[in-house]
Amino acid sequence: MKIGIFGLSESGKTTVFQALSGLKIEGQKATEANRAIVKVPDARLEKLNEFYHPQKKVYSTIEYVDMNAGASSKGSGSTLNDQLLGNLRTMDALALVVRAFISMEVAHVKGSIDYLRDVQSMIAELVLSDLSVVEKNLDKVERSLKSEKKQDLLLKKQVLLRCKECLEKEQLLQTITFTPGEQELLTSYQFLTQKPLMIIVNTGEGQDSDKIVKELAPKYSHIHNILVTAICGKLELEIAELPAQEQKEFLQEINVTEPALNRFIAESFRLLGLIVFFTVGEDEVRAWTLPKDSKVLKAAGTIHSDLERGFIRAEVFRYDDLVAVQGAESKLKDTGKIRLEGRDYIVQDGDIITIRFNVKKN
Ligand SMILES: Nc1nc2c(ncn2[C@@H]2O[C@H](COP(=O)(O)OP(=O)(O)OP(=O)(O)O)[C@@H](O)[C@H]2O)c(=O)[nH]1
Ligand SMILES: [Mg+2]
Repeated sequence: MKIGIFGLSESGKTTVFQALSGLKIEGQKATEANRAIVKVPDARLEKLNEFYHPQKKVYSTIEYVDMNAGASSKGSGSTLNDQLLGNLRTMDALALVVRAFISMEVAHVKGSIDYLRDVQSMIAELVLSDLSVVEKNLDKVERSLKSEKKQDLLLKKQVLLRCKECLEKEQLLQTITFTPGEQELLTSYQFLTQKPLMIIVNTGEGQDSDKIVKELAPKYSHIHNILVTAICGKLELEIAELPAQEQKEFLQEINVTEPALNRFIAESFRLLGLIVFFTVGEDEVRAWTLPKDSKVLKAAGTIHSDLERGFIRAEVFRYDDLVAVQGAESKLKDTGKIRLEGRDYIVQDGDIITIRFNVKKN
């Protein structure tokens, strides 16, 4: 899962990225993106580690990509250039950083601080970019239709016209529901306004983050795949850079049980519609991610393609049930809490799964 971070110049993208990843970025190159693979903190994995004492515990991960100063193509830093937009198209989800923090040292590219304006203008750029992709492809389809009236071309034209109408009203494509067949025609265009979007308001110390989120969220959260959140990037970066013990003490002092980053990562998960299932054993306990409502056959394939190919059945029990018996798996057997499931079973968040499989060797 890749999340692309973008926004106006000097809105705090790299600060947020560094806070998230703990990576130190020095002297960035304007054209390069910073990439970090971040472990998803999960208290359940820690608990499983205590129960099984495996040699390894493996977290699930999310990749964050800091798109960097690519925004400043025209020298103004206030528009997104084609290369950046192209990179964003390859991401699974987008994270837009907008500045709310006040600082005399850092000038705002637009001359004043107005995060609502910045959100609107950045989203408008995504809409325009998608519109230009739609128009280009409509031209192509119409040219092809002159030589042959194929059914699938006619359908494509219809769907693209619907996209055009939506984008011309400055609405995001994620507000349209497409049939699976229609969606298939659109997937290769990698539309930006179909991707899950996280709006991250970068607040300064002393600013009321909750108030800002409450102000912005109603404008966007009615759209299914948009999530509004606020983070004090600079403070979070300072916290992330503290040694572990000091970090704990500091958080206790300000009465917080975990860094905002953990919440942020959990929100990324929710936005992406991901769930976690576990595999356990003496060698390793491991957290795996899966899109919500996936079948167990897909879970098997996530672990290894052999497990999918040779799938026989899955043994499944709940994390909560295991905790209730303090990790004594044998007790679950006695009480019938270990279920045998077929390939169509829908995996639930927190399932612990063992795949029984058989692959014929040639
Ligand atoms: N006071 C204050 N300064 C901040 C905050 N967040 C970022 N900054 C400062 O703003 C400047 C720009 O931050 P960056 O994180 O580099 O911003 P960016 O969006 O990555 O910038 P470009 O990559 O150049 O587009 C830096 O000097 C940061 O230290 C904040 O919350 N408060
Ligand atoms: Mg940067």
